[in-house]
Amino acid sequence: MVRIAHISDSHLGKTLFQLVERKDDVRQCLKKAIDMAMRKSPDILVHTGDLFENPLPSMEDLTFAMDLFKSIQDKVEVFLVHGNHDIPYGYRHIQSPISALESAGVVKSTGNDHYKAHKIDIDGRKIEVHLFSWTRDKLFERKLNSIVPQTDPAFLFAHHIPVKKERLPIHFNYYGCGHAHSFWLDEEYDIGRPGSTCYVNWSKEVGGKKKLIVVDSDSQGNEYSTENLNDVREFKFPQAKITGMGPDEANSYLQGMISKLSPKKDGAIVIVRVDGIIDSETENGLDRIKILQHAENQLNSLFVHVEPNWICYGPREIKLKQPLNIEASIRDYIEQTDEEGLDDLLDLVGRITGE
Ligand SMILES: [Mn+2]
Repeated sequence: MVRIAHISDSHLGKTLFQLVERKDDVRQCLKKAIDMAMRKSPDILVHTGDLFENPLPSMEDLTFAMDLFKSIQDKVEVFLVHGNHDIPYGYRHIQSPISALESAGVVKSTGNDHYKAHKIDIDGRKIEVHLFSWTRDKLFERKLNSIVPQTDPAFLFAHHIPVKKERLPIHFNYYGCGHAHSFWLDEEYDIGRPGSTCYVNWSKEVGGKKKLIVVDSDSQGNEYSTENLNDVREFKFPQAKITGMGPDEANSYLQGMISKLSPKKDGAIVIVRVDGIIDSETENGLDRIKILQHAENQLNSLFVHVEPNWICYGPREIKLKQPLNIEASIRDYIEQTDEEGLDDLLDLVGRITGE
């Protein structure tokens, strides 16, 4: 039996809302994922790309990755592929920070090409690990259809698999990929995606899960087990609906909703997604600063964000009872908009019309 631990998309260097605290969070999320993987005593550990957010990572992130993979190199075979974020300027260059890790001998990857097959020995048994770094879909497909592994089991890992699962060759025992940041596993087709090790683009990842995938593979087939990978930072994503509310009602509703959140830890990131249909009076009357201050006082959070997803239907229609009567129309307007200065306006109209 061969045991594989599969993780992906760590995006070292990625921040959210320019919060510097996230840089360390992201490193700790990767460390946590690797610690969790190592507790399963895998034969192979695979990271399917986007290890870095940027092809020119900070020295701190590069050193962190180097030390982390070095610390496990005697215990497990580590394979890495280059994701689209690791590679500079699209497809033509394959030099990336992952090349540095490979040159240092702490991981195995695809060298200076987009594809490489590795043959390794596990408990006296030869197995093949086929790796695809980020490349054009056509190149991937052509290559995929031309390779035939010589061992059973054999495994294929790519940052992205741009081929329908029904059209994948059957001679690989497991297909592992990354790229999208939420967990997905199809046990019938033996294809899995763990999701990212941390929150990278929160709006695309709300509701999805991130996991470690463990595959036990032998000639009988695969057995899968998974473990949740939670971000080291607590995230709260409350959703508010303010359809039809006036400004006061919306403000107190949002504050009330925030008061009811109870983060387990200090320093949470709270993202309040507000939707619904409102008019421009409510939109203009939403006191975001007050809502944010209220949240920060109540929650001891690191950061609170109010995401405006509402639809605004412009100003409310004003009904004029006697459209040809200027004074009556001014009264209707003031009454329906709650604006001030009725006497001044009437006075002004009086002076203009000479009445
Ligand atoms: Mn990614």
